[in-house]
Amino acid sequence: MQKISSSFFITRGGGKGRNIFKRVRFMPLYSFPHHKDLNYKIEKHDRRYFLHLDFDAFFAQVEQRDNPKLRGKPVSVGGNGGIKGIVMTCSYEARALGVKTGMSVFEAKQICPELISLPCYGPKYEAILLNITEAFIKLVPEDCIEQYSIDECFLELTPVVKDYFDAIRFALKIKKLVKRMENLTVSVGLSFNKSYAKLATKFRKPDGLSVIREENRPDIYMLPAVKLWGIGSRIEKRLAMLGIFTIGDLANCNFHAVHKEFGINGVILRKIARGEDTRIIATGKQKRIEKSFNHHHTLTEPIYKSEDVTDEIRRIGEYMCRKMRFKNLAGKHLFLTLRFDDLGFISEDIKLFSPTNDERDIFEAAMYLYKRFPEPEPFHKVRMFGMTIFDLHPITGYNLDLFRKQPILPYKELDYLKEKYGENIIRVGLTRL
Ligand code: TTP
Ligand code: MG
Ligand code: MG
Repeated sequence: MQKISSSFFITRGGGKGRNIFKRVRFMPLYSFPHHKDLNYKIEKHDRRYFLHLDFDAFFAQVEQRDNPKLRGKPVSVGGNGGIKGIVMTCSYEARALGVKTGMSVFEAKQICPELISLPCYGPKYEAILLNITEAFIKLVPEDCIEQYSIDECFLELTPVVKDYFDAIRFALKIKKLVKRMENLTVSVGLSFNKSYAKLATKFRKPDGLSVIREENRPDIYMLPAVKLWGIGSRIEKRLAMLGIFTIGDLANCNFHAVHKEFGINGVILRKIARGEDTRIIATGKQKRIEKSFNHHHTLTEPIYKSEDVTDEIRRIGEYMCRKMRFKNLAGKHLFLTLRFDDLGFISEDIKLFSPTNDERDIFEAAMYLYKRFPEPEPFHKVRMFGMTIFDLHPITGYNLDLFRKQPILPYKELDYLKEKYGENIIRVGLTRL
């Protein structure tokens, strides 16, 4: 089973014992299908069954579940609980009143003054899908389960069902299981390939179940192309220039035209539109190894004091290391970038002696780089911190530095605690350099 933590959360203080979590990533790294993922060996006439599952108004639904007073009310999650920040998601009640994901909380409150805005509590949401995918192992083989994002997963049902009726029964069973385990509703889509299953999920929300069969192709072909997985508004515009507006237009378009415009990606999109997405469930084995990790963080208030800057560098290093550890990788080449409030930015890099995912090494290296930068001052404050780690190596046993002087820390346990109780529950003590 592929498990991803699509979203790591960094705490952003919050004061008075509250943790405000800033979500740093919410889409998997490879959201666009890679041509190598398409399995050309699978014959078109081999019918397969895929189920896609997506929680309804996920973060908001979890908050409503945990606090009965919020049920039936317009609730949004994201921001600091006040008017600052962005709406990450909102309950269906809030959607009916015009609130949308991506709006500022301030704007949302103007549209809907009764909106209850809550801060995001990342680790709680993250644990939910991990819990239920664990339970799915009893129902389908482990390599038929793929967690796709924080609230979505795919199940391949081919080995456990014999026809669509069977598959629908199975889907209902899954919905019930999720309700019983987590007391949350999901919408599911069932189809003969992954893209169509994901498309189907959106047809009926919340608490829906939708099926796309081979014979439904003509209806699917009438839908706008942008509904298809992998097509966003930018690709939509480029398709429109080629006269392609619907999924059908894309499916029947000239192969060379899309190839000329988008290269191999155009060919993939056309195949997906035609319902010829032959991707299989991505398990750990098929997953390509990431070449680099990067994270940038822009502050709302620029800073200049040495201890604040150091702390920010440390936090970003902690996050990068946790991410590397989660993927069982260690990196050797580090870039540190700072952007100042005059919008000028500066970047330096360093190659480390051996691959590491220990935050003490990364912090030390980052501080070494930081010392080469002009020192921030009250009239030259830092607005953005960025870190990129290249040259990633899979960890196979102890290929990390055996001659390290520092003791090896129980990072597995530390990461577990952080995931369960939040980033601030425990931090490695670092020497300020
Ligand atoms: P989605 O599944 O896209 O949205 P949703 O579950 O809130 O609503 P829907 O019923 O339409 O599926 O995203 C899952 C969670 O990811 C969502 O609850 C909040 C978070 N998220 C962000 O943090 N930023 C975003 O831009 C989006 C789209 C989601
Ligand atoms: Mg959702
Ligand atoms: Mg989703």
